[in-house]
Amino acid sequence: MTENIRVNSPNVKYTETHIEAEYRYHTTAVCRDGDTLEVTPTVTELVLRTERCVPRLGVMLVGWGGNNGTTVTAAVLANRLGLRWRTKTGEQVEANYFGSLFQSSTVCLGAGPDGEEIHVPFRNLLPMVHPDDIVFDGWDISSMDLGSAMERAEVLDWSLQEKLRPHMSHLRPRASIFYPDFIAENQASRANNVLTGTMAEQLGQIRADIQDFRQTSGVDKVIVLWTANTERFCDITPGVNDTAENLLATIQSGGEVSPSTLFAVASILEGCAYINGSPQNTFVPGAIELAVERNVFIGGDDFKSGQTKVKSVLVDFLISAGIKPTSIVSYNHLGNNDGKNLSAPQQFRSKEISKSNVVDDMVKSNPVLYRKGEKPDHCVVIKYVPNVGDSKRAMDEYTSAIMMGGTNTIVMHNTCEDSLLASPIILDLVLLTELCQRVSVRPQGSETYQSFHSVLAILSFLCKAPLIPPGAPLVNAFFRQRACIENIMRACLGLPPQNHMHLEHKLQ
Ligand code: NAI
Ligand code: DG6
Repeated sequence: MTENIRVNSPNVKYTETHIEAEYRYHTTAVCRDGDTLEVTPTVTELVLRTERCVPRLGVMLVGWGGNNGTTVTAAVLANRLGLRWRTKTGEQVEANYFGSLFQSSTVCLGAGPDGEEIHVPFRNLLPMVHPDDIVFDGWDISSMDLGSAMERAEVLDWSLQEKLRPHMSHLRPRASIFYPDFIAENQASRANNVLTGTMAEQLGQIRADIQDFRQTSGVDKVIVLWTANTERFCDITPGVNDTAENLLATIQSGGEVSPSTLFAVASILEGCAYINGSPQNTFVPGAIELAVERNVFIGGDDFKSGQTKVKSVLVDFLISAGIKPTSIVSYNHLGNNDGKNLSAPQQFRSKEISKSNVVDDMVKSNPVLYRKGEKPDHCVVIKYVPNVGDSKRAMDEYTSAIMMGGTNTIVMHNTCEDSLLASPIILDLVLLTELCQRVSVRPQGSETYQSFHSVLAILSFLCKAPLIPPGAPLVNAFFRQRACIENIMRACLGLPPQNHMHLEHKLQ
């Protein structure tokens, strides 16, 4: 389905290079005056400009040889090659991008002549890179080629692996930065592909790798994404990593800098967007300041793939229906290398923090149900059970207070391959980041266009612990996050936000 969309409006101009949309951005200002809330609708006139030319995109994965890294590479190859294979039940399956917001979900454009709603694939709204066209490269502390690493991951059907192996065995991860202190001790045995030298020299090598990939692959643009092991949190220390200058100085002298922060700094210095798919605090204040100074996008943290995604729907449903969750207990066990790494206390703690804060915005939004500072009990448990491999089990119990002292308990059980949930999210993250690099906005009357803030909050939908610019509202609720992406993309086409009013069908 690649139907073209062309907006028929005097406010929208298609030039050879751009789509330019004049847009009236409506917001609502609220002021408290004693017992009264004064509400003022406001309008800002904007011009949104989107470059139409879609670049050849290169994506460099840190942790390329892991379950996510191999699975996303395999999935893109399988789609590009149009592969079909038989599963263990004999069923014929063809490659797809299920689970990708842009490739496999749709948006309602508007109504046709008979009033029926017209839905199009999300990706058709604006010119976007197609995942089939992404060129992958990356690093891993394990030297295993991607064909063998796919076998080690035990995610894909064997017959599909056989078809993919000839296309993957020649792909080898570049040597990476390994500081054993940051990941679990149990990972040391796979670290046979590591850089030596000082921290500054390692940073230089990562920058050289990015340059080399850009030149040899012929891609126009590179985005770097961390899908390597979860690290422990890094200490935030004044003088060490609190400013861009101090962080760069610490890299020169050696000190508390995590591998993921070094990758972020290397990417930013190379002008490449950097996305963190794991929970650790890669983006120390100095790294954020560097990104802002260099006008480079950063995004994260931690892919929102399964249990947390459900939580951001279910708690939103409960609280917005006026039901009061009083306890949320989330238990999961898994047997892949991610689970093995998370069995160490400091790495588990990073994940626990990321998984625990995801209901805060919804709780805070309802002072009818919750007193100031009140929160539901929220417990997160992760256990490593090798036998289940990548097939993660997640069990959740949501207990809520309902009318007149009643109790509502919802229990759910979810089993599925973790990496098959994460892979489409990796694709969405890089595709949306790339699109945002081609969008700029100017207030009407002003001469200058500005880009989005370096901290790319629009990625929140895809992240468990969204990184947002200072002072911006943190949104975890699933449908608000989705509506944000949809409505910004509609704005780029001069279309009003999707309001679901259907007023035309509700009048006499
Ligand atoms: P994995 O353990 O299979 O893969 C991680 C890879 O990173 C391994 O191959 C390892 O050798 C490599 N690695 C470790 N440190 C490295 C470094 N400094 N430089 C380069 N490579 C390094 O884990 P998996 O399942 O692929 O997950 C990757 C990350 O994504 C984990 O942090 C996980 O917590 C996170 N994540 C995964 C989700 C999922 O649904 N699969 C969802 C949310 C986050
Ligand atoms: C166990 O929680 C391992 C983790 O890496 C998760 O699989 C991952 O963070 C996905 O979490 P969730 O909550 O989105 O399913």
